[in-house]
Amino acid sequence: MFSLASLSLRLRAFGYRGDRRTMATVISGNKTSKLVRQRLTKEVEQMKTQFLGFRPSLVVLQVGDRDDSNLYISHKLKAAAEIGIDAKHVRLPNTATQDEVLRSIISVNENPSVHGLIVQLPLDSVNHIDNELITNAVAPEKDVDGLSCINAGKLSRGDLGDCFIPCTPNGCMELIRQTGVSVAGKHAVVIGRSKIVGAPMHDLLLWNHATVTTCHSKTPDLPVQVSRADILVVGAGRAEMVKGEWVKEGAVVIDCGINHVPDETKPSGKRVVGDVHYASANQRAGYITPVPGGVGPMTVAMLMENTVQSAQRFLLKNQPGR
Ligand code: NAP
Ligand code: LUD
Repeated sequence: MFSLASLSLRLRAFGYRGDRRTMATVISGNKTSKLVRQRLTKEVEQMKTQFLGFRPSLVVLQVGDRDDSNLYISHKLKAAAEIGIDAKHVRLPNTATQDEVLRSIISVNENPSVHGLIVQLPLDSVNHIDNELITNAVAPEKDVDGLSCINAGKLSRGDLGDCFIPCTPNGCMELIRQTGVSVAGKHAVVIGRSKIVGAPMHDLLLWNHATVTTCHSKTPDLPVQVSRADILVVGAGRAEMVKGEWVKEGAVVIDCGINHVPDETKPSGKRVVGDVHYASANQRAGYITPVPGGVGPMTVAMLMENTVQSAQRFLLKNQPGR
Protein backbone atom coordinates (compact mmCIF):
# COMPACT_ATOMS: atom_id res chain seq x y z
CA MET A 1 0.00 0.00 0.00
CA PHE A 2 1.24 3.53 -0.83
CA SER A 3 0.87 6.30 1.71
CA LEU A 4 -0.89 9.38 0.33
CA ALA A 5 2.38 11.34 0.48
CA SER A 6 4.41 8.75 -1.42
CA LEU A 7 1.65 8.34 -4.02
CA SER A 8 1.68 12.10 -4.58
CA LEU A 9 5.48 12.07 -4.99
CA ARG A 10 5.28 9.19 -7.48
CA LEU A 11 2.58 10.98 -9.49
CA ARG A 12 4.62 14.21 -9.55
CA ALA A 13 7.61 12.30 -10.91
CA PHE A 14 5.38 11.45 -13.89
CA GLY A 15 4.51 15.12 -14.35
CA TYR A 16 1.18 15.09 -12.49
CA ARG A 17 0.81 18.26 -10.44
CA GLY A 18 -2.60 17.55 -8.89
CA ASP A 19 -4.72 20.33 -7.45
CA ARG A 20 -1.91 21.90 -5.46
CA ARG A 21 -0.29 24.34 -7.87
CA THR A 22 3.49 24.56 -7.69
CA MET A 23 5.41 27.49 -9.03
CA ALA A 24 7.22 27.25 -12.34
CA THR A 25 11.00 27.10 -12.52
CA VAL A 26 12.24 30.58 -13.40
CA ILE A 27 14.63 30.66 -16.37
CA SER A 28 17.05 33.47 -15.64
CA GLY A 29 18.23 35.51 -18.60
CA ASN A 30 20.58 37.38 -16.30
CA LYS A 31 22.38 34.15 -15.33
CA THR A 32 22.34 32.57 -18.79
CA SER A 33 23.55 35.74 -20.50
CA LYS A 34 26.41 35.98 -18.00
CA LEU A 35 27.54 32.45 -18.92
CA VAL A 36 27.44 33.36 -22.63
CA ARG A 37 29.42 36.57 -22.01
CA GLN A 38 32.03 34.68 -19.95
CA ARG A 39 32.49 32.12 -22.75
CA LEU A 40 32.82 34.92 -25.33
CA THR A 41 35.40 36.74 -23.18
CA LYS A 42 37.60 33.63 -23.33
CA GLU A 43 37.10 33.24 -27.09
CA VAL A 44 38.03 36.87 -27.73
CA GLU A 45 41.08 36.54 -25.49
CA GLN A 46 42.22 33.53 -27.55
CA MET A 47 41.68 35.41 -30.83
CA LYS A 48 43.74 38.29 -29.50
CA THR A 49 46.64 36.00 -28.61
CA GLN A 50 46.46 33.96 -31.78
CA PHE A 51 46.07 36.89 -34.18
CA LEU A 52 48.34 39.54 -32.66
CA GLY A 53 45.96 41.91 -30.92
CA PHE A 54 43.02 41.28 -33.26
CA ARG A 55 39.66 42.30 -31.77
CA PRO A 56 36.11 41.77 -33.06
CA SER A 57 34.54 45.11 -33.84
CA LEU A 58 30.93 46.30 -33.80
CA VAL A 59 29.22 49.53 -34.86
CA VAL A 60 25.84 50.46 -33.37
CA LEU A 61 24.15 53.08 -35.52
CA GLN A 62 21.40 55.13 -33.90
CA VAL A 63 19.22 57.78 -35.45
CA GLY A 64 17.79 60.26 -32.93
CA ASP A 65 17.63 60.00 -29.18
CA ARG A 66 14.92 57.65 -27.90
CA ASP A 67 15.25 56.85 -24.19
CA ASP A 68 14.62 53.12 -24.65
CA SER A 69 17.18 52.86 -27.48
CA ASN A 70 19.72 54.79 -25.38
CA LEU A 71 19.26 52.28 -22.56
CA TYR A 72 19.53 49.19 -24.79
CA ILE A 73 22.56 50.59 -26.59
CA SER A 74 24.26 51.34 -23.27
CA HIS A 75 23.80 47.66 -22.29
CA LYS A 76 25.28 46.58 -25.62
CA LEU A 77 28.31 48.85 -25.30
CA LYS A 78 28.94 47.72 -21.72
CA ALA A 79 28.74 44.02 -22.64
CA ALA A 80 31.07 44.58 -25.61
CA ALA A 81 33.64 46.39 -23.44
CA GLU A 82 33.59 43.57 -20.87
CA ILE A 83 34.09 40.90 -23.53
CA GLY A 84 36.83 42.77 -25.37
CA ILE A 85 34.81 43.65 -28.46
CA ASP A 86 35.67 47.04 -29.90
CA ALA A 87 32.22 48.69 -30.07
CA LYS A 88 31.53 52.11 -31.49
CA HIS A 89 28.29 54.06 -31.10
CA VAL A 90 27.49 56.24 -34.11
CA ARG A 91 24.59 58.59 -33.49
CA LEU A 92 22.97 60.63 -36.24
CA PRO A 93 20.63 63.48 -35.33
CA ASN A 94 16.88 63.06 -35.75
CA THR A 95 17.12 65.45 -38.72
CA ALA A 96 19.20 62.89 -40.65
CA THR A 97 17.79 62.05 -44.07
CA GLN A 98 17.47 58.56 -45.53
CA ASP A 99 20.46 59.27 -47.80
CA GLU A 100 22.60 60.30 -44.85
CA VAL A 101 21.72 57.12 -42.96
CA LEU A 102 22.47 55.05 -46.07
CA ARG A 103 25.82 56.79 -46.49
CA SER A 104 26.77 55.94 -42.88
CA ILE A 105 25.85 52.31 -43.43
CA ILE A 106 27.84 52.11 -46.67
CA SER A 107 30.93 53.60 -45.07
CA VAL A 108 30.81 50.93 -42.33
CA ASN A 109 30.12 48.20 -44.92
CA GLU A 110 33.29 49.29 -46.73
CA ASN A 111 35.46 49.41 -43.61
CA PRO A 112 37.24 46.02 -43.39
CA SER A 113 38.12 46.50 -39.72
CA VAL A 114 34.42 46.39 -38.68
CA HIS A 115 32.82 42.93 -38.42
CA GLY A 116 29.33 43.79 -37.20
CA LEU A 117 26.85 46.60 -37.86
CA ILE A 118 23.40 47.10 -36.40
CA VAL A 119 20.94 49.92 -36.87
CA GLN A 120 19.01 50.24 -33.61
CA LEU A 121 15.25 50.32 -34.23
CA PRO A 122 12.92 52.10 -34.26
CA LEU A 123 14.53 55.01 -36.09
CA ASP A 124 13.78 58.34 -34.46
CA SER A 125 13.75 60.77 -37.37
CA VAL A 126 11.67 63.75 -38.40
CA ASN A 127 12.13 62.55 -42.01
CA HIS A 128 10.48 59.62 -43.68
CA ILE A 129 12.94 56.72 -43.70
CA ASP A 130 12.18 53.34 -45.23
CA ASN A 131 13.13 50.76 -42.57
CA GLU A 132 13.35 47.92 -45.09
CA LEU A 133 15.78 49.88 -47.24
CA ILE A 134 17.94 50.61 -44.20
CA THR A 135 18.08 47.06 -42.80
CA ASN A 136 18.80 45.69 -46.29
CA ALA A 137 21.62 48.18 -46.86
CA VAL A 138 23.69 46.47 -44.15
CA ALA A 139 26.14 44.03 -45.79
CA PRO A 140 24.80 40.51 -45.08
CA GLU A 141 28.22 39.37 -43.76
CA LYS A 142 28.16 42.21 -41.18
CA ASP A 143 24.42 41.98 -40.41
CA VAL A 144 24.79 40.70 -36.84
CA ASP A 145 21.14 41.61 -36.13
CA GLY A 146 20.12 39.10 -38.83
CA LEU A 147 17.45 41.46 -40.14
CA SER A 148 18.43 41.70 -43.82
CA CYS A 149 16.45 39.72 -46.40
CA ILE A 150 19.47 37.52 -47.12
CA ASN A 151 19.87 36.38 -43.51
CA ALA A 152 16.11 36.16 -42.89
CA GLY A 153 15.69 34.16 -46.11
CA LYS A 154 18.41 31.69 -45.15
CA LEU A 155 16.84 31.24 -41.71
CA SER A 156 13.40 30.68 -43.22
CA ARG A 157 14.86 27.93 -45.43
CA GLY A 158 16.60 26.26 -42.51
CA ASP A 159 20.18 27.25 -43.42
CA LEU A 160 20.87 27.97 -39.76
CA GLY A 161 24.63 27.44 -39.97
CA ASP A 162 25.04 29.91 -42.81
CA CYS A 163 23.29 33.03 -41.51
CA PHE A 164 23.08 35.45 -38.60
CA ILE A 165 20.10 34.56 -36.42
CA PRO A 166 18.24 37.59 -34.98
CA CYS A 167 19.37 38.17 -31.40
CA THR A 168 16.05 38.05 -29.52
CA PRO A 169 14.78 34.73 -30.96
CA ASN A 170 18.28 33.28 -30.71
CA GLY A 171 18.29 34.27 -27.03
CA CYS A 172 14.86 32.66 -26.57
CA MET A 173 16.18 29.38 -28.02
CA GLU A 174 19.11 29.49 -25.61
CA LEU A 175 16.69 29.97 -22.71
CA ILE A 176 14.55 27.05 -23.94
CA ARG A 177 17.74 24.92 -24.12
CA GLN A 178 18.46 25.81 -20.49
CA THR A 179 15.24 24.05 -19.42
CA GLY A 180 16.45 20.72 -20.83
CA VAL A 181 13.06 20.35 -22.57
CA SER A 182 13.66 19.11 -26.11
CA VAL A 183 12.03 21.14 -28.86
CA ALA A 184 11.81 18.35 -31.46
CA GLY A 185 8.30 16.99 -31.76
CA LYS A 186 6.76 19.58 -29.45
CA HIS A 187 3.93 21.94 -30.30
CA ALA A 188 5.24 25.50 -30.15
CA VAL A 189 3.05 28.58 -30.31
CA VAL A 190 4.50 31.99 -31.17
CA ILE A 191 2.46 35.15 -30.63
CA GLY A 192 3.63 37.89 -33.01
CA ARG A 193 5.04 37.82 -36.56
CA SER A 194 7.39 40.81 -36.60
CA LYS A 195 10.69 40.64 -38.49
CA ILE A 196 12.68 41.04 -35.27
CA VAL A 197 10.85 38.60 -32.94
CA GLY A 198 7.88 36.52 -34.13
CA ALA A 199 8.80 35.53 -37.70
CA PRO A 200 12.40 34.43 -36.97
CA MET A 201 11.22 32.72 -33.77
CA HIS A 202 8.76 30.69 -35.86
CA ASP A 203 11.57 29.68 -38.24
CA LEU A 204 13.98 28.74 -35.46
CA LEU A 205 11.45 26.55 -33.67
CA LEU A 206 10.41 24.95 -36.96
CA TRP A 207 13.98 24.06 -37.94
CA ASN A 208 14.57 22.75 -34.44
CA HIS A 209 11.74 20.38 -35.37
CA ALA A 210 8.80 21.73 -33.40
CA THR A 211 5.36 21.95 -34.98
CA VAL A 212 4.73 25.68 -34.92
CA THR A 213 1.59 27.80 -34.80
CA THR A 214 2.18 31.53 -35.24
CA CYS A 215 -0.55 33.87 -33.98
CA HIS A 216 -1.09 37.56 -34.70
CA SER A 217 -3.65 40.30 -34.20
CA LYS A 218 -6.17 38.62 -36.51
CA THR A 219 -5.93 35.19 -34.89
CA PRO A 220 -9.31 34.27 -33.46
CA ASP A 221 -9.48 32.59 -30.07
CA LEU A 222 -5.94 33.17 -28.87
CA PRO A 223 -6.59 31.39 -25.53
CA VAL A 224 -7.35 28.12 -27.38
CA GLN A 225 -4.14 28.39 -29.42
CA VAL A 226 -2.10 29.17 -26.31
CA SER A 227 -3.59 26.23 -24.41
CA ARG A 228 -2.11 23.86 -27.04
CA ALA A 229 1.46 25.10 -26.56
CA ASP A 230 4.13 22.92 -24.98
CA ILE A 231 6.43 25.85 -25.74
CA LEU A 232 5.00 29.37 -25.85
CA VAL A 233 6.94 32.42 -27.04
CA VAL A 234 5.19 35.77 -26.78
CA GLY A 235 6.23 38.96 -28.59
CA ALA A 236 3.09 41.03 -29.01
CA GLY A 237 3.84 44.25 -27.14
CA ARG A 238 0.61 43.98 -25.09
CA ALA A 239 1.06 44.28 -21.34
CA GLU A 240 0.12 41.06 -19.50
CA MET A 241 -2.13 39.93 -22.36
CA VAL A 242 -1.55 36.18 -21.92
CA LYS A 243 -3.38 34.97 -18.83
CA GLY A 244 -2.25 32.07 -16.67
CA GLU A 245 -5.50 30.18 -17.29
CA TRP A 246 -4.67 29.97 -21.01
CA VAL A 247 -1.33 28.27 -20.38
CA LYS A 248 -0.96 24.48 -20.62
CA GLU A 249 0.17 22.83 -17.37
CA GLY A 250 3.95 22.41 -17.42
CA ALA A 251 4.54 24.51 -20.57
CA VAL A 252 7.75 26.45 -21.26
CA VAL A 253 6.75 30.14 -21.35
CA ILE A 254 9.14 32.68 -22.89
CA ASP A 255 8.05 36.30 -22.59
CA CYS A 256 9.75 38.81 -24.93
CA GLY A 257 7.41 41.68 -24.08
CA ILE A 258 8.67 44.94 -22.62
CA ASN A 259 5.80 47.23 -21.62
CA HIS A 260 5.73 50.19 -19.28
CA VAL A 261 2.69 50.36 -17.01
CA PRO A 262 1.83 53.01 -14.41
CA ASP A 263 2.92 52.17 -10.86
CA GLU A 264 2.61 54.86 -8.22
CA THR A 265 4.72 52.85 -5.75
CA LYS A 266 7.80 53.38 -7.96
CA PRO A 267 9.80 56.62 -7.92
CA SER A 268 9.60 56.69 -11.74
CA GLY A 269 5.79 56.25 -11.54
CA LYS A 270 5.98 53.18 -13.81
CA ARG A 271 7.29 49.64 -14.02
CA VAL A 272 8.14 47.16 -16.73
CA VAL A 273 5.96 44.11 -17.37
CA GLY A 274 5.95 41.45 -20.07
CA ASP A 275 3.23 40.28 -22.44
CA VAL A 276 2.42 37.42 -20.06
CA HIS A 277 0.56 37.85 -16.78
CA TYR A 278 3.48 36.52 -14.75
CA ALA A 279 1.81 35.77 -11.40
CA SER A 280 -0.93 33.58 -12.89
CA ALA A 281 1.21 31.98 -15.61
CA ASN A 282 3.80 31.06 -12.97
CA GLN A 283 1.23 28.78 -11.37
CA ARG A 284 0.60 26.78 -14.55
CA ALA A 285 3.88 26.83 -16.50
CA GLY A 286 6.72 24.37 -15.92
CA TYR A 287 9.29 27.03 -16.81
CA ILE A 288 8.88 30.77 -17.22
CA THR A 289 11.07 33.78 -18.01
CA PRO A 290 10.76 36.92 -15.89
CA VAL A 291 10.55 40.51 -17.19
CA PRO A 292 12.96 42.16 -16.65
CA GLY A 293 15.84 39.69 -16.34
CA GLY A 294 14.63 37.22 -18.99
CA VAL A 295 14.84 37.69 -22.74
CA GLY A 296 16.28 41.27 -22.66
CA PRO A 297 19.77 40.39 -21.38
CA MET A 298 19.86 37.46 -23.84
CA THR A 299 19.28 39.84 -26.77
CA VAL A 300 22.43 41.68 -25.74
CA ALA A 301 24.44 38.47 -25.21
CA MET A 302 23.41 37.06 -28.60
CA LEU A 303 24.49 40.26 -30.35
CA MET A 304 27.91 39.73 -28.82
CA GLU A 305 27.84 36.09 -29.94
CA ASN A 306 26.99 37.07 -33.54
CA THR A 307 29.72 39.72 -33.56
CA VAL A 308 32.36 37.23 -32.40
CA GLN A 309 31.08 34.76 -34.99
CA SER A 310 31.35 37.40 -37.71
CA ALA A 311 34.93 38.18 -36.69
CA GLN A 312 35.76 34.45 -36.75
CA ARG A 313 34.31 34.16 -40.27
CA PHE A 314 36.35 37.22 -41.31
CA LEU A 315 39.53 35.60 -39.99
CA LEU A 316 38.80 32.33 -41.78
CA LYS A 317 38.33 34.18 -45.08
CA ASN A 318 41.38 36.38 -44.66
CA GLN A 319 43.89 33.86 -43.32
CA PRO A 320 44.72 31.74 -46.36
CA GLY A 321 45.90 28.27 -45.50
CA ARG A 322 44.19 28.20 -42.11
P1 NAP B 1 5.61 44.59 -33.25
O1 NAP B 1 6.45 44.82 -34.43
O2 NAP B 1 4.62 45.60 -32.82
O3 NAP B 1 4.84 43.22 -33.50
C1 NAP B 1 3.88 42.75 -32.60
C2 NAP B 1 3.26 41.48 -33.14
O4 NAP B 1 2.28 41.04 -32.20
C3 NAP B 1 2.53 41.68 -34.48
O5 NAP B 1 2.76 40.56 -35.30
C4 NAP B 1 1.05 41.78 -34.07
O6 NAP B 1 0.16 41.25 -35.04
C5 NAP B 1 1.03 40.88 -32.84
N1 NAP B 1 -0.03 41.26 -31.93
C6 NAP B 1 -0.29 42.51 -31.45
N2 NAP B 1 -1.39 42.48 -30.67
C7 NAP B 1 -1.83 41.21 -30.67
C8 NAP B 1 -2.93 40.56 -30.07
N3 NAP B 1 -3.80 41.20 -29.31
N4 NAP B 1 -3.07 39.24 -30.27
C9 NAP B 1 -2.20 38.55 -31.05
N5 NAP B 1 -1.13 39.11 -31.64
C10 NAP B 1 -0.96 40.43 -31.46
O7 NAP B 1 6.50 44.28 -31.96
P2 NAP B 1 7.93 43.55 -31.80
O8 NAP B 1 8.99 44.44 -32.23
O9 NAP B 1 7.84 42.18 -32.36
O10 NAP B 1 7.98 43.45 -30.21
C11 NAP B 1 7.04 42.73 -29.47
C12 NAP B 1 7.31 42.93 -27.98
O11 NAP B 1 8.59 42.40 -27.69
C13 NAP B 1 7.37 44.39 -27.53
O12 NAP B 1 6.92 44.46 -26.20
C14 NAP B 1 8.84 44.73 -27.59
O13 NAP B 1 9.20 45.78 -26.72
C15 NAP B 1 9.44 43.44 -27.16
N6 NAP B 1 10.79 43.18 -27.63
C16 NAP B 1 11.66 42.75 -26.71
C17 NAP B 1 12.93 42.43 -27.07
C18 NAP B 1 13.85 41.92 -26.02
O14 NAP B 1 15.02 41.86 -26.25
N7 NAP B 1 13.35 41.54 -24.86
C19 NAP B 1 13.34 42.56 -28.39
C20 NAP B 1 12.42 43.00 -29.35
C21 NAP B 1 11.14 43.29 -28.94
P3 NAP B 1 0.01 41.89 -36.51
O15 NAP B 1 1.20 41.41 -37.29
O16 NAP B 1 -1.27 41.32 -37.01
O17 NAP B 1 -0.02 43.38 -36.33
N1 LUD C 1 16.70 47.13 -32.84
C1 LUD C 1 16.72 45.71 -30.93
N2 LUD C 1 15.18 47.49 -31.07
C2 LUD C 1 14.54 47.14 -29.82
N3 LUD C 1 16.59 44.52 -21.10
C3 LUD C 1 16.93 45.46 -28.53
C4 LUD C 1 16.46 45.19 -26.12
C5 LUD C 1 18.14 45.04 -24.39
N4 LUD C 1 18.09 46.68 -34.61
C6 LUD C 1 17.62 46.37 -33.41
O1 LUD C 1 18.15 45.55 -28.51
O2 LUD C 1 18.11 43.86 -31.00
C7 LUD C 1 17.69 44.89 -31.55
N5 LUD C 1 18.12 45.27 -32.78
N6 LUD C 1 16.23 45.48 -29.67
N7 LUD C 1 16.09 45.35 -27.47
C8 LUD C 1 14.73 45.48 -27.92
C9 LUD C 1 14.81 45.71 -29.41
C10 LUD C 1 16.21 46.80 -31.62
C11 LUD C 1 15.50 45.04 -25.16
C12 LUD C 1 15.85 44.87 -23.82
C13 LUD C 1 17.17 44.85 -23.44
C14 LUD C 1 17.80 45.19 -25.71
C15 LUD C 1 17.56 44.68 -22.00
O3 LUD C 1 18.73 44.70 -21.66
C16 LUD C 1 16.77 44.33 -19.68
C17 LUD C 1 15.85 43.21 -19.21
O4 LUD C 1 14.84 42.92 -19.86
O5 LUD C 1 16.17 42.70 -18.11
C18 LUD C 1 16.29 45.51 -18.90
C19 LUD C 1 16.86 46.78 -19.29
C20 LUD C 1 16.68 47.76 -18.15
O6 LUD C 1 17.70 48.07 -17.56
O7 LUD C 1 15.51 48.14 -17.92
